[in-house]
Amino acid sequence: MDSDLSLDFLSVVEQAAIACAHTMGQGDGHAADQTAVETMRRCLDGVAIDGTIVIGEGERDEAPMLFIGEKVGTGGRDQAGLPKIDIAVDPLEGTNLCATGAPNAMTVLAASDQGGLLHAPDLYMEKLIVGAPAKHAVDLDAPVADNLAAIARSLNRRIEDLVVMVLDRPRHQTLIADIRAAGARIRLIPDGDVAAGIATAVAGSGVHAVMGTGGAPEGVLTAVALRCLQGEILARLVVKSPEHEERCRAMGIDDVRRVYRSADLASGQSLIFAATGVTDGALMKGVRFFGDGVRTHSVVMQSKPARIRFIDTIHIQGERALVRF
Ligand code: VTB
Repeated sequence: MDSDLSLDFLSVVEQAAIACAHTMGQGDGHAADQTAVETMRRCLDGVAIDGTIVIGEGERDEAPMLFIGEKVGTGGRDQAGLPKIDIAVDPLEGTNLCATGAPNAMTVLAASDQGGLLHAPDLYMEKLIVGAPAKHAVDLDAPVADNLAAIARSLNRRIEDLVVMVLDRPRHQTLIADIRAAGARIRLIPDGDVAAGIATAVAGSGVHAVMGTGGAPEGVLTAVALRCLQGEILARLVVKSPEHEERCRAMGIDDVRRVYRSADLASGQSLIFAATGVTDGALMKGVRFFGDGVRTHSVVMQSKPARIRFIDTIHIQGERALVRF
């Protein structure tokens, strides 16, 4: 995949973020998401790819746009010779965060050469996410205290110095108790484990691990970012019923108990991850409107060559826009 596509994908996530940022704090997550989806869909159609959505808003019959299998890009209009690209989107990661104006809502798109992203069903996924230093030291099935000790060792600090991000859900009661008992610090988050996962792989973010159960599609998106950042996600689908198993098989997954690593969830040779902050977050500022213009803050990562770019864009929309540092 041509890494020049990074800039096209950047524009897609920027435009989606600007569109849904207008809805921030309106209390309507559905409307916020809808706006992001429509904008992303429209912008993707201008990108010169023969793209296929592999992770999106749902199955064809439940999502009118950005559904799994949908063709996107100018290749959808039968242009020959365009690169075949698989696309995973979370048009608005953290709809409730946007609806309430809470931190860490963002628009997200990940892309790979064809076949390079796991077609994850919309189930839960157990996750253990760490940055590069701890990537070979942790084990999804090890006791929480052992993993924390291993992470602390690899970061050359004490367990008491670590910060673990956990989605604030009743299902995490035991996990939270175990982390507390081991002595680590916790940041409970209302939503958004993609942003949290990325933060673990960025030194200085103040986040050393993410533990717990979140969405499987979000796990694949996180894996793309972690491939670029050299971090690691260990993950396993939460399959609790024959119906869940059936959904896995329909997506081509036979071993439903498999423990995945980043390179299994995002196996592509060439990967791109793009996200724009909608509300202020750990790594990106949210969208700011200033009358004749808009300012967005994004991250664009690519695996080949490995490049991480933080991009601060001023979108001038009028003749009197005042550009400042
Ligand atoms: C998870 C998490 C996401 O929503 O999917 C969560 O991965 C939904 O969890 O980052 P619940 O079903 O427990 O509410 C997010 O937090 C936001 O999309």
